[in-house]
Amino acid sequence: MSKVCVVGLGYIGLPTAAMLASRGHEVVGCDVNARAVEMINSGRPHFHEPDLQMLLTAAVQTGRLLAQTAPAASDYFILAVPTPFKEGNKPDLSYVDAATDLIAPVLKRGDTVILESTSPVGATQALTERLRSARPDLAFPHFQEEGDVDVFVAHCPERVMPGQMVRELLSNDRIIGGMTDDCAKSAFTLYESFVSGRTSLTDCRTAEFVKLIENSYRDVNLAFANELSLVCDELGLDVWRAIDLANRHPRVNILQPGAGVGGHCIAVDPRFIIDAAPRTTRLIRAAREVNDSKPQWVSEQILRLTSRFRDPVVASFGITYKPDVDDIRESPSLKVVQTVAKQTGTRVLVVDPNVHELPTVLRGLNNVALVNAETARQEADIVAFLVGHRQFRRLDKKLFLNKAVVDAVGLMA
Ligand code: SAJ
Repeated sequence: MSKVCVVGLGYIGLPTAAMLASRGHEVVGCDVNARAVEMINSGRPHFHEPDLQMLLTAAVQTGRLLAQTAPAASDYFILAVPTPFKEGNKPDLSYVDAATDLIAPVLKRGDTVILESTSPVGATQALTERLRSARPDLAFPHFQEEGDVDVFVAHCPERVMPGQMVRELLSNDRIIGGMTDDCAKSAFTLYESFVSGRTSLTDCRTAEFVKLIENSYRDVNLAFANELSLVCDELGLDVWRAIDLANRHPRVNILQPGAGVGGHCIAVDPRFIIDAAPRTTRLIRAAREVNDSKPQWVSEQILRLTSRFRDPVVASFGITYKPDVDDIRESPSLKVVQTVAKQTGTRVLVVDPNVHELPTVLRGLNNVALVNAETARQEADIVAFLVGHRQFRRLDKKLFLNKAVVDAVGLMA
């Protein structure tokens, strides 16, 4: 068993740290968020994810996982920090840089550094260069140049789906891209201790690109579904029925349209490819535009209905970025609520079984309130279904027959 330091105890880092601890590794989790560190050490995750509570309780009780705000000397370092984008689709690698600077002083001969954050092509090489400058006393690898090094560096992009992370951490296939073959092999030794899926080894640039194309593939397919929903609206057709029928073809598998594409991955990662090859990426860029414009289109559908009422009340069912999670990052439904509430001053009642307080961006708006489903149904003139949470799928459609409905996710279909 090894000593592992996981830097960044968020949606990816915390389940990974707890999973490694459950496999007998001695894990130190490191995060700048002191409140998260405190919660984790008392066995409570700072966000909801199925099965994580159980995994974390065991990890903390056995003493194999300790969270702290500073890194600790280890054999493996996993960096799982955010990689957002800046103006003009540019990747913002400041969190990766900060994590790299944090671990540099505690690195020693024989260690392996693994970047799990989704990153633009070249990020692992840049990270290695940063370590080389910080620690001239250690030998770091050069891309695809085999030879003796003190510290191995690899990229193993995370692939887990929020809502089923614990299961997917174990069962998903993984890609490990090394600065050199030896780097990939060294990282593999750690992943084979808990991954039951197949792990493929490659170079770090390929691994970076593979992760980006996985999420871009999904973004393009989501854009196709979202575009179909606009076309069906224009033609007066039922998009849910049309997709359902088309999907009965053996080689057609269209995704479901929604209020837009959110989350911290699919709405972000394709931009790293666009930034790297701006003239070539016409399709990926168009998909981003289609998906990015969908919340505005849904907002307009609602706004059009508000003009039918003198003092309308809008109920928004769902505010998270997708069904059955509590994550509101880049949430399209949240954007819809913001737009409707700000543009009209209309009262907006938000219902979300996974959210227990209004997000900061809505707290300043005194026409928005978080209520339960029954209150919203009784008081609303217009009902907008924006997220297909499990609880909403069980709602009796007949209860909404006397409402004006905007159904962005096919709950009433
Ligand atoms: N969505 C739809 N219709 C669908 C499916 C999804 O509108 O039929 C929407 C969701 O509501 C959400 C967005 O798309 O707003 C993205 O959700 P998702 O479930 O497709 O994906 P994420 O962002 O939760 O997780 C993705 C996954 N990537 C792929 O499936 C290729 C996951 O495996 C990655 O680990 C994750 O990104 C990541 O962190 O990169």
